Amino acid sequence: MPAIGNEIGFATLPQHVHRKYAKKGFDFTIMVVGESGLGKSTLINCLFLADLYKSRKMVPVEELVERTVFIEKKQLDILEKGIKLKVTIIDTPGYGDAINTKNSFQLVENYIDDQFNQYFKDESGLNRKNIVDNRVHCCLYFISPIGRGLTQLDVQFMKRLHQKVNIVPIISKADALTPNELHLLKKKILKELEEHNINIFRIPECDSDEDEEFRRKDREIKDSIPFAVIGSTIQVEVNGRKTRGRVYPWGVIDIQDEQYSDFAKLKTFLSLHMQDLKDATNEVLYENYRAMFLAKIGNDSIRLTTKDLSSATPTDKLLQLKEEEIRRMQEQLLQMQEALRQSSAPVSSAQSADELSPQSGKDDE
Ligand SMILES: Nc1nc2c(ncn2[C@@H]2O[C@H](COP(=O)(O)OP(=O)(O)OP(=O)(O)O)[C@@H](O)[C@H]2O)c(=O)[nH]1
Ligand SMILES: [Mg+2]
Repeated sequence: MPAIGNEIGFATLPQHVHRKYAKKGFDFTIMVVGESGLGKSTLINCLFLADLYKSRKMVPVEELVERTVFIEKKQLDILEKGIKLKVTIIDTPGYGDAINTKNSFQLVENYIDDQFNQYFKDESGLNRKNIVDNRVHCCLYFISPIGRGLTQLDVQFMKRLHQKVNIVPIISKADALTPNELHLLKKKILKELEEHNINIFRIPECDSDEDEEFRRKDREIKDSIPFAVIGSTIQVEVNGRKTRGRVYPWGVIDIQDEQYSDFAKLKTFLSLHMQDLKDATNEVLYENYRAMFLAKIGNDSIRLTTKDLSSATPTDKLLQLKEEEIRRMQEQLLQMQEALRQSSAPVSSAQSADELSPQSGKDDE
């Protein structure tokens, strides 16, 4: 049984996955989103944050995880079996009432866009080798166990964000349902996601050289989605072992017990597929964003060129012409950078990951 909370289980990974990250180190950004009170902060606390709360001495349990009121960003450095893992955790306020729903949507979307923007600027700048990748690689989206599938809010939100971030659906508070109810709810959610054309993160097929154990684990994980988890901020003792758990009048549940909770599977999913989540962010979601951004710049400049200048004052005319010139120059610069990017791509992909310096390979990972 590993130490609780601050370990995500690299030690249990197959050797080849472990080796891949051993030299380079690894950074990863994860976000939690969903209605207020569904247990987002609690789950984050279970996955990563136990020791971030150490400084809060003798706080009552209920204060360990308070209601989130704004976007909270925390960074955690984990050293596990020789691998340096830097996790950035983005905890968002849940949408609890109709008034703040729109604000919460906007807040989260703006955050994701801002990270894309920053990355785009950095990529277009001179210091391309040292870009820090703060893009959100994974969004755990929380769904209520007591509804009858997805709410309108869930659908609206996921539709708005599925092309910007990898969505991983989570049914929270799985202790509220029987195994059969959970099974039916999972099926219903998957059906509804399909009906609404919402793209959730798809785990790629295993490589042909993966061993049987890896394939089995991967299959199990795929079949568990949406992950139905139980979270807790308290430690309990189960069969003489200390673990995180929930205490009920009829007994105690260990949140890692796979009979009741997919928490352990979620952890394995994260450790096995962090790189896939990063790849999908870089190669699909960010590329979409970039293409749209470049198209927008192009359209703006056409609109400006065709604008009627006859009614403008001389100063306005001069200003508009100058703006047009600046835009044209920006466009040229972007085209040059794009050409440079394409011409350098085969060289960087030919380099092995180990040859790259820890900061240089952000967009090649
Ligand atoms: N029964 C049950 N309760 C849970 C579980 N996880 C969290 N809770 C409880 O649910 C309440 C809300 O949890 P939070 O983690 O604060 O919820 P949140 O989604 O972060 O809420 P906001 O910050 O308001 O968006 C707390 O009282 C938790 O103890 C669970 O798996 N089962
Ligand atoms: Mg919270």
